[in-house]
Amino acid sequence: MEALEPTAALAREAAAHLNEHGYAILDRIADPAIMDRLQAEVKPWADRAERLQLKFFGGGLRKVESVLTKSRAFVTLLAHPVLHALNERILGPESLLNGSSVFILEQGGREQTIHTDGAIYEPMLPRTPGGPHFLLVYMWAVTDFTQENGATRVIPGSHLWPAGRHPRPDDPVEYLEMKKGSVAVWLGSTFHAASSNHTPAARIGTQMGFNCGWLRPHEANLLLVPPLVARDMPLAVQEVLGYRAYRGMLGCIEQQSPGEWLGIQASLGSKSNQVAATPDPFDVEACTRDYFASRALPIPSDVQSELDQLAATNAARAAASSEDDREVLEVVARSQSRHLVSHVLAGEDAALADALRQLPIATAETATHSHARETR
Ligand SMILES: O=C(O)CCC(=O)C(=O)O
Ligand SMILES: [Fe+2]
Repeated sequence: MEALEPTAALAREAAAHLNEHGYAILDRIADPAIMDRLQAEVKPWADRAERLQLKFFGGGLRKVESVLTKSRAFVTLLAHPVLHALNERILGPESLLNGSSVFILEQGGREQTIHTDGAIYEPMLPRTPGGPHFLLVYMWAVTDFTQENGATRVIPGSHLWPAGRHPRPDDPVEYLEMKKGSVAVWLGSTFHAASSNHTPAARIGTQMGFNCGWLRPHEANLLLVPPLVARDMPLAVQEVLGYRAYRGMLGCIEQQSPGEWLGIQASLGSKSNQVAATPDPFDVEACTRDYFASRALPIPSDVQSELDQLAATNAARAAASSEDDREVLEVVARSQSRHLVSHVLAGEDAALADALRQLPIATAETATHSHARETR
């Protein structure tokens, strides 16, 4: 079996568990101190949040939403590389943040009604048991989660149920017990709910969902986090907020990703023609591959993801049977190539960043004339 870097290995393991059971737990992948910070940062809002009145919530839940704008600790969790690697395995590349919330569960309610989170996309996207998946939801343990204090419970295997199969009282459930700093994750199609807290201390979890990059998220994250704020956030976070155009095509400003257009991300191209005046996508792919292969270094999971997307488009472009198809794929390849470069410039491989900076700038004009490159 191929050796994977730890992030990729963890994501692969979690994806296998998710696909089989509909949920997974990543044990203590965050420092418990981050959870304390998060709790302190959201306290002003948590103190004012009232118990949710709708019967659905069970009576014991209070909720803070748009936590992205209320807690830097949340942003730190949102940048965790394992999430992005796992999102990619389940949702495909370029997923978007669906929403950000904190659930405070207190003594005194009944259990929440069992439901699927994917229901927000029904009936437009009917249930697709076993995939493709559109939504993936993470719940981080800000305090320990136990059966006694109301840990989220899931019905294992329910992600495979066909449309119309509803939960029954005798369906076996699993309580997602976990230590502070761990994160549970379930599919949009998995039946689950908050349980009931039988202890005097609140059970606190912070939730972040992700949806496919071509689907509209629950919260309007681009309005919540304007460019001057997003500028100081990690690249992976900017991207899941929507500062990246999906496949370079959806959510653009003047043919570019919003982050590129706004100039809040490092790039190699000149501002005046960032779309065309960048290195040839074939060169970017080759240079990146050579760098890691010649040093026998593992490829960071985010760079690997960018490289896979670019390689697929480059291969399709090289194999395209018409000049028209090649030109269309060039647009996608250049966008993906710029995103790969952004990830390298934001990362730690300074030597690779230098190598990419040395690549000749091929304008769209010269690239079209160098047929040798395109048929490589
Ligand atoms: O707080 C929990 O354990 C789960 C809450 C939940 O699933 C929801 O409100 O959608
Ligand atoms: Fe839910």
